[in-house]
Amino acid sequence: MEPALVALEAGVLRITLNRPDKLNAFNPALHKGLADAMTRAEGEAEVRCLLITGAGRGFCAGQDLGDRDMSVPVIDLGEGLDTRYNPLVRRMRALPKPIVCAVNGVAAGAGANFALACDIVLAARSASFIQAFVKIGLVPDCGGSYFLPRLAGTQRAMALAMTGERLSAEDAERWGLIWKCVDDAQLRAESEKLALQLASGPTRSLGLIKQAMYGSASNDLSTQLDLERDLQREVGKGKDYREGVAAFLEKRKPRFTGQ
Ligand code: LHQ
Repeated sequence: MEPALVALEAGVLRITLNRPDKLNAFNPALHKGLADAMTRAEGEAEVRCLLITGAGRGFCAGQDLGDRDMSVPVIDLGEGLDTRYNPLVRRMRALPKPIVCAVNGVAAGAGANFALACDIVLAARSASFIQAFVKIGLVPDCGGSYFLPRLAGTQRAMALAMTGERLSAEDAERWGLIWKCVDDAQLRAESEKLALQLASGPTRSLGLIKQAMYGSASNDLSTQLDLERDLQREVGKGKDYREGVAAFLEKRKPRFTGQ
């Protein structure tokens, strides 16, 4: 069984985490599948949006806890982060294309933070988010200590990390961790609709929107204004801007090519 199902259709690269009996926990094969999918997304112009979800009843339960060699005298968890998780998160954030995540069930540990690394997150009402690390004596990784305080504030981030309490999808929406919580039966249709909309959008513009939004976390206002100017200058030279304005003036829908 392929640990990550990957299929391109109508500009959307659909990635399904596919280890349902382990709630799609990360193992080296799943990491390899995701790394290969990222390489496709980076290299193929036909890919204009990514849509990530999980097979079965869970989204992702984080690191596969049965997969680690606990018999060694000194365990080095930093190595796995350096070689697998951190490059994945860096590539997701740097990808100049939107990544939609459809959280179909529980997202725990690195699985929760992998979801938060995506650009727009939808979740089924029955889904939940758990900073499970503390329950096994670890600290949040996969970007959690960066994303959570910025999305939810330090107090909520701290309590989630220290208690490992389960956060419902509804609260995750209320707290600003995710874009929308939708009824379970609607998750597939809603996330498909969003991904298709983005895949027919002005891809260059969407990529630069990511750069602007993520850049703002570490920039002051003056630096951010300069960044906006630079990005606007760049995107203004593209065909999609001309098409967008022409479509507006001609009172028709724009046909963006992503250039
Ligand atoms: C699992 C897992 C799992 C293996 C469920 N592994 N089998 C860590 C270390 C190294 C380097 C880098 O980073 C990290 C980061 C991390 O991600 S640490 C956090 C790791 N994840 C967890 O601690 C979560 C562990 N899982 C759970 O707490 C529960 O399974 C949750 C709350 C996610 C779901 O609970 P339930 O809905 O009650 O499902 P379940 O516990 O019955 O799980 C279903 C099956 O999936 C079960 O297998 P079985 O053969 O008994 O049916 C679990 O053993 C398996 N599974 N998570 N992470």
